[in-house]
Formats: sequence, structure tokens, C-alpha cells
Amino acid sequence: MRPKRALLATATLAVAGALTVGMTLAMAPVASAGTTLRAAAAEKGRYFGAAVATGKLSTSTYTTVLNREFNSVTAENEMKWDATEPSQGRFVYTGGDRLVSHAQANGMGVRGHALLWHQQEPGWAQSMSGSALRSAMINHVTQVATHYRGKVYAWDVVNEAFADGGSGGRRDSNLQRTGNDWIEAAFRAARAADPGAKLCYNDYNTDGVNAKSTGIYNMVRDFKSRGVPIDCVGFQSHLGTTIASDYQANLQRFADLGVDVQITELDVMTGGNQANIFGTVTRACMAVSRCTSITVWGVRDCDSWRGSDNALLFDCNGNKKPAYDSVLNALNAGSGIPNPTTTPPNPTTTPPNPTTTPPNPTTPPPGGSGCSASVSLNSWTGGFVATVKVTAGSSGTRGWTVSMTLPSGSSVTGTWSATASGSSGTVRFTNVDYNGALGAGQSTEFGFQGNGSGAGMTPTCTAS
Ligand code: 9MR
Repeated sequence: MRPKRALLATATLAVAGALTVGMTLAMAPVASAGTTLRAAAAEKGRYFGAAVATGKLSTSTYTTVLNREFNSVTAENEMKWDATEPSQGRFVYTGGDRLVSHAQANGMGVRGHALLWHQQEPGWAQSMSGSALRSAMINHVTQVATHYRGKVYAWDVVNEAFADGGSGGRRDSNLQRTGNDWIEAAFRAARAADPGAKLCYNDYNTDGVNAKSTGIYNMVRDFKSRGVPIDCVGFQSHLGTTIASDYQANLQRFADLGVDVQITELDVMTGGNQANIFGTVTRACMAVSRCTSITVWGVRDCDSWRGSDNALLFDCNGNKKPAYDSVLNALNAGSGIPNPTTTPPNPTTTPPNPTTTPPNPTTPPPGGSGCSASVSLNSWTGGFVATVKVTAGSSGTRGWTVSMTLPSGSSVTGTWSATASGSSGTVRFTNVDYNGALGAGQSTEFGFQGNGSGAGMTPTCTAS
């Protein structure tokens, strides 16, 4: 056994050496089995990452697992717009910088998340529109990407800009209303600010060939044909108890457009299939040579936004779950990236899916006037984000108000694309200046974030 072990150790060093100087993995003589996720991924030229809440970095169970198993981190919230520019032109990098320092001290890469997203917009941006918002958002991209230049290997430049359902089109938001070219404008600004970072478009419910993923595919193809700087597409992969049979084929069709693909927010509903699904996702990524990283959305089950779904690889005590073994085996069995463009460090040797509730429309009579509203929820233990769709009846609207009664003990903590009156009990949300006028049958969306549970809210819409 001894000589064999020594041989394996030498092989590991040879592979690690090849990676640090950016040589091709094909030259590595022998592949060895990594005993941690980070080692196994790095041997194949890839990142294995976790979303991190920096507040937990002082919890030793958490940090022990994080440092041992992951060679990439994503800020769960700290690099988002509301955190980094809480008032216009005042930039706060405390949380994000803390994560970057932790990553640098522990040989991890950093995935930047997210420069622009219709959720977690700061209040001042929520109430902006048109050219003022366009310049504010481009300034945001420029400032934040400049601050983190050279410190992140990839940025989610734009997050979740496509609509759910069968349209394959864009989601309505104040960002989208600044003009359909807002996404490419953001990518150009990000490239100018940080030419070294891979620039990604990131979304959910794209885990197979479907209308939404095809809408994104068409955008990426268009961007590539017109020279808009896009380097990668992130597939969040918040999964339930099944996985699309064409998960890998979908990754491959994007890779074939000439972009990297990354699994960015992986978590899977607990249950008999959890380990298999984690394994299937990992095998799919390993089988696509342009799949450069896998990130799970949290470390332990109790760190997850999905609360009781127990959706991650470690239990709350930091013990490995069967899903962990499934992922590790798939990493070790997979092939390396032929010409890695990133050199994952490995010195110590990531909508609303299953918790989405079906829309609950207050149905007006067909063809009636007035308006209707439906709500979909993303919930986690202690909080939720509600997205509310307002649809005008046959007469259109000049303005609208949606009333919703929150469960007792719950409260609204932030609202976008509407003005809230009250924060608990029955809360009335009224249109802002740019989304009150809707033509017959036309829709708009607003949203709010709350503490507590958002379960069972029924919206009532009144038009003016
Ligand atoms: O995990 C994040 C949670 O802590 C936040 O409260 C929530 C707010 O919208 O965002 C969560 O992360 C989201 C990510 O940024 C984008 N994709 C969906 C993720 C889960 O909601």
C-alpha cells in the first residue's frame, strides 16, 4: 500500500502543478481520486463552490466545512445592489470585501453575484425609471465591477431577466422598461470595468430545453453574433424531486454557442432522489467541457434559503449526506477540462422552484374591467419574496391598488415597483408613476420582501 500511496500523492502534486501554471490537464499523467469536493473538482480544472453568508464565517462548524470542501464562494447577498449601493452614489463593500479576504486566505475563487437584478434593488432605484435609472444602473455596474476587478473570476452581470411561463420573453421590471438593450449595455459596462472577469447571464427554471431557456439561448446567440461581451451562462438549478432528462443536452447547446456554462445555485429537494439528482447534475457538468464550475446555494441544510427542504450536501452539524458522496464520486469519475482558462485554486491539500406556490389569482369575470392580481412566493425559514402580477381588465387602468393581508407576525421589509402603505396586517400596494397605466389585458409586476411567512396571501386588485 505504501508505495502506491506515494505514487498517488506525486500524481496529485503533478496535477496541481499543471493547473497552477495553466497547462492542459491532458498532460497530467495519472488522475487521482480527490477526497474533498474542492480537490476532486480542481483536479478536473473546475471550481466547486458554495454561496456564503458572511455572518456565518465566525461559526466554526460552518467555516470548517467551507474551507475544507470548497474552492469557490459566491456572496449570498453581500454583493447585490441593495447591499453595495444603499443610497445612490454611496458604495458599501464591507460584506463583499470580507468574503473576498476569506476566499483569498483560503485559496478560493470568488463568483460575483449579482450586478443587476430586479429583486433586491435598493429603494432609491426601485422608484426610478427611464434614462435616470439607465444611467444609475450602468454606474452601479461600473463602480462595483471596478471595485472587484481582479478579485472575481466571474460576474453574474444580469440575474433573472427572463419571464417564467411559455413566452420565452423578458420579465417586466423597471430595468427592462429602460429599453430592451439594458442587458447588453450592462455587459459592455462590466467588460470595460473588469476585462478579466467572465461575464455571465444567470437564471432559474432553465434546467432543460424549455421556452425560458430557449429565450435565453436566443439572446446569447444574438449577443455572440453582434459581439456583445458575454462569456458564460449560469444555470441556478434550484431543483425539486425530478430533473429534466435533457439537463446535460441543454448545457451543451449553450456551450456550443461558444460560452462557458456554470451551475450557480444548486440545491435539491430532500427525499429519495436527492443524492441521484445531485449526482446527475455533477455528471452533466463533467461531461460538458465548457462547464467550469458548480456552486451549491449554501453549505449546510440549515443555511439554505429553502429552509425545511434540507436541500444541501451537509446536515446542520456539518456531516456529509449521501448526496455528498454522490457528488464526490461524480467529480472523481468525470473528465478534465481540455484547456482550462481558469486555474481553480486547491491549496489545502452555487423562483422560485419547489417552494413556489401556484398563482392565486383574484379572477375578475372574463372580459371584465378592473384588474386582477396573482402572487408567487419564494419562501425560506423566516422570510419570503413575493412577486405580484397585475393584469388590467378590458378597460385598461390609469392606476391600480393591490391589497393583501399578511399572516399575523409577518411584515413587509422592502417593496419594488409599487408603493406600500402599512407593513403588516392588510397592506395596500399602489402603482408607481411608470406602471399605473396598463392597456386592456396588459400586465406588470411588482414585488416585496417580508419577514415571517407569506403563505396564504390573496391579492385583491382595484383599478382607477
Ligand atoms: O439566498 C438568498 C436569500 O438569502 C435572500 O433573502 C434572497 C432575496 O431575494 O435571495 C436569495 O438568493 C437568490 C439569488 O440571489 C438569486 N436566485 C434565487 C436565490 C434564492 O432566492
